Amino acid sequence: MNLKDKILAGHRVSFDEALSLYEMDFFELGELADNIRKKKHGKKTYYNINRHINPTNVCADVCKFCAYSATRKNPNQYTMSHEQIMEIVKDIDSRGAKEVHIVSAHNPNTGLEWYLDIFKKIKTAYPHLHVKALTAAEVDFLSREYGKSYDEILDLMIQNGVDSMPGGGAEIFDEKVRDYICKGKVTSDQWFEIHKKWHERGRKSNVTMLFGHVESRANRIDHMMRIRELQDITSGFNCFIPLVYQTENNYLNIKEPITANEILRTMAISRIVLDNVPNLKAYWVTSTVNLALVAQEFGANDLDGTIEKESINSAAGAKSANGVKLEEFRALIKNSGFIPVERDSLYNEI
Ligand code: V47
Repeated sequence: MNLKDKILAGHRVSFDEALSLYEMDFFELGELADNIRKKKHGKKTYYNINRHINPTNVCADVCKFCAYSATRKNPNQYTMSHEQIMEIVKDIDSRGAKEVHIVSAHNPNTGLEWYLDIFKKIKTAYPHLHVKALTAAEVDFLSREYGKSYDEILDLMIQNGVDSMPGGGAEIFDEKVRDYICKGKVTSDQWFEIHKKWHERGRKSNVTMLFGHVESRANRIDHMMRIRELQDITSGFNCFIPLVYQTENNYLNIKEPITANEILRTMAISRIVLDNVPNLKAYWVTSTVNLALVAQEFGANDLDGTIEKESINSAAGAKSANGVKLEEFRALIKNSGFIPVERDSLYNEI
């Protein structure tokens, strides 16, 4: 059976086969991914009404790709008070948000309680809001900083009201590339260990991949293969999110941004390789809204949400600082031939 027929028949692809898909005709590859998308989700494109909050940019780590953390390139340090965060949550709740997505830098000055108490405060005041918070990189940082095991931190998260974990901190799992772009932060094995433990607690999480910098196509396929392997064991990942590297204000110094063609190919290949991950998110923040809409025809079935405010990717050049209006978002999905469907954070339709 040739590779195309194998994929159409729903068989799993190997590493070498996945890599060879980069050489396939662009539209043929898109059609293969679209075929899988249609079988899983038809013409539906999911979104949710969410708000990102990034409470502090003071960071003990030094990732070369990051423009968000306070460094020489970004001298404006900030740390929000819980009162400030609760003001934001009050406002978004009054306007119908269903999820709050909280991700911080690794701030060694706040104490563990500052990180955890905010979840309890949100959950107590707004029990209906889904709290998606703390990447595996933050879990690892808190564990090291406060001498607690991963199990202890994960249990504290649950006790304090965290519902699910975002997919950040995955970057690229290949150890050599990881060492170059973010030495000293959570290792790939630790990242998977944390998510495995989280899944074993009956909880869901997402998984990202930062691409379009120094990594090779083989590194991307390796990244996907490692995800597929854990997902076979836990089924805990809701969604795969390829994050397009933003070039501004950071120390990686990549002159040539990745092309739209390469982004869409990578999306399509991830839809084919990750046969056990239900959703593929075209994160418009890093891909631009226009390309995210096209990605719907290359396997993507989720466009994240309205976001409202976002600080990590916009610091590096993404045009996402102020989110997108709900009605406009729905119209864009409709006008591109898909059906906008609001979902909750666990992918139940609303
Ligand atoms: O882990 C940092 C990335 C991530 C840059 O789980 C950059 O639903 C591009 O993980 N260019 C945080 N990306 C964001 C994240 C996320 C976003 C949306 C949804 C979900 C989810 C998770 O942002 C970091 C890092 O990989 N990032 N710098 C940059 N220059």
